[in-house]
Amino acid sequence: MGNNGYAAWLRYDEVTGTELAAQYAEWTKEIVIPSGVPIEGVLKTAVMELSRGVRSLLETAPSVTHESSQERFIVLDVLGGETWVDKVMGDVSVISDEGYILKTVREGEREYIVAAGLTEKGVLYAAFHLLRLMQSGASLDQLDLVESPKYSLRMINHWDNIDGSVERGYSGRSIFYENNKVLSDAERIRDYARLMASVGINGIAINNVNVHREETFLITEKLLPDVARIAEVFGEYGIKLFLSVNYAGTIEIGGLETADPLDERVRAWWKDKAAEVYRYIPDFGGFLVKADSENRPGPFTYGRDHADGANMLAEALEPYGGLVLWRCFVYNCHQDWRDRSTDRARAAFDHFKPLDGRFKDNVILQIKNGPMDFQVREPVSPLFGAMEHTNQMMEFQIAQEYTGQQRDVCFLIPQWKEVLNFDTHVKGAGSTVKEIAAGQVHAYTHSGITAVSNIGNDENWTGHHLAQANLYGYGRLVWNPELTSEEIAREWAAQTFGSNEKVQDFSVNFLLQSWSIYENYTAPLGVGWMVTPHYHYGPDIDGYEYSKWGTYHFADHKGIGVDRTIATGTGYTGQYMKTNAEIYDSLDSCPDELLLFFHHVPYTHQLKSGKTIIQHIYDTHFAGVEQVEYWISRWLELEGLVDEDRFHHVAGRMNKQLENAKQWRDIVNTYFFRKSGIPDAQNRVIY
Ligand code: GCV
Repeated sequence: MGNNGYAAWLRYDEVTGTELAAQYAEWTKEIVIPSGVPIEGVLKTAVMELSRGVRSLLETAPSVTHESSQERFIVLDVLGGETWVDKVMGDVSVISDEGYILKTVREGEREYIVAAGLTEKGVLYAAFHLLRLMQSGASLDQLDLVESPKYSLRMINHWDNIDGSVERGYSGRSIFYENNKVLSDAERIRDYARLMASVGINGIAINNVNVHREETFLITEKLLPDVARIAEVFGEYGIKLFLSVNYAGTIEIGGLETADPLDERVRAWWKDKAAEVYRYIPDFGGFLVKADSENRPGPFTYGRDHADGANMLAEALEPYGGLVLWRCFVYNCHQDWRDRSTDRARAAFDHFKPLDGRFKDNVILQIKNGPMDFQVREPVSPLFGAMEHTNQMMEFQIAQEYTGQQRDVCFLIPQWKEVLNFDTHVKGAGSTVKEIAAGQVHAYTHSGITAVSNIGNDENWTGHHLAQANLYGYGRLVWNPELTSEEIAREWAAQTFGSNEKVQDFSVNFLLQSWSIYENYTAPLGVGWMVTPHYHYGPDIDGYEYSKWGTYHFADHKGIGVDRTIATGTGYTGQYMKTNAEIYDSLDSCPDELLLFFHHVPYTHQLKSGKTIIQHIYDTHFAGVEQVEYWISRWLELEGLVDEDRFHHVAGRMNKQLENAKQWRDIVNTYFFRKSGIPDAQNRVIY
């Protein structure tokens, strides 16, 4: 297996020579599909993937047959029919639609592992699970598990443009497009689909939510045949394709002068469009829409609201079972920085909450995890669960736009887990985001989780080898949010770097600390931003301070932070349910890490940690750099234990991270020393 990172976590390095390998070899001589079950579609993919994995792990090719001839074998089956496996398994009501069962069965002379689901997709996920076990050195002798995904929609959003660029892409160019054309090479797309299916992803939107002129044609006969080719490849892996659409399609390409959602001609155009799309792609997932956001068109132009806009598209997709994923990232991006009354954090709730109950059933509101924009630290958006009668889903960002851009390591699973575990209290204690996004708190008809992709055409997909952990971890987390960050990191490290304990321990421990390290040397205590404008990497403390984007820290010589309280601030805290509103509203109870998001305080204000704000800023920024230095030295100890290619690549990236951390440390510390005039209690170097 090459070491350029292309195989990611599906390396299947040879395991021959060990006792376990002998055990695996026994089990995998034969893959049985009960007679009467046709080996086609996603089931065929499952068989192919399992065979391929076994061939690579054990250097032997399993035979694929309808009748077993061995005493030990693996049987793949779609349950719910009349096969002998159905009879053995009995009641399968514990398995969900896309879930599966893995069970070692002993029956007289013969023993077999049942890898089965109620759907072909379930079988594919079961096959990948078996391979994961073999890659991680687990025994197959006593399997007895039932797996069900927590979320029915487990999606990825690409911000790929048809010219081949990727908005906020940090790992090369698009794998789908170049030069205003869809690429003809299906191999890379198939390899991507494999990676995604192996962690349970079942829906992918393949173009940027900012739909420019050329991408608008993706839903026309000019490009639909090409899109259909991608959909076909995805389909082999049980993944539905979605497209971002231009809300003003009727004007841009439809020959109408309006995109008014209540205009009959506009509605008819979208109905025809939907019919056309489904002619090319029968299992098309639906439309993803960014409307009235960051200068994109939307229903506001016509005096209509977002329910009108979303429902118009939903009506068109409804006959085919298609969905509208309607984004809630709607705010005023032309704010006057002098205006202290407008608060960008309030925007999504203010726009959408009053529309509760007005959206059609096949609309899902797609809400970013925080009220601002994927910062290293933000509170959870108060819109989650605030709409009882409107489907909602979560949007995370795997691409590290504000969290190191895949040059710095920032393992985001712990952050996402905090978000999912946040208790909104919308229906009393226990109304966590995790349950809301699963449609368990309110009875949503559709729900789930999506995230902005971090891949591109770099050999290793994600730029930094270690950034693959976020992609892998995202999939695993949205399958099962109860997995711990450590479990996910360990699984990933074992499959990516092999069984060496030192390497695994490095990967797990560094990954687990990396979010906190990144937070240490960047914007403090939830205040956010302070980044180079537009580019969003590296420090520029006042870069956005006097801009139109609504992202301010309000630092002066006395203090810093945004007053979002009810009594004296923007009132944002009042968007939360009472329990949370009270916690955030009070200086005493507001958690340290979010203090500057909710309050404007003097530099001498004492945190719960016992430190003043200014000393916290100095200490964390010095600590962040030291932590990066420490982890570089730990990585260097792995020379010879990790293949040379990846060893040098990671070392190079970590050195870049160190430069970035130092730049942040020195600029942040100097800025606040000059503003406040308060020296560092430890008298370290500040410029
Ligand atoms: C796709 C942020 C990013 C934009 C992105 C936008 C969005 O503002 O910087 O690049 O646009 O979010 O999520 O729509």
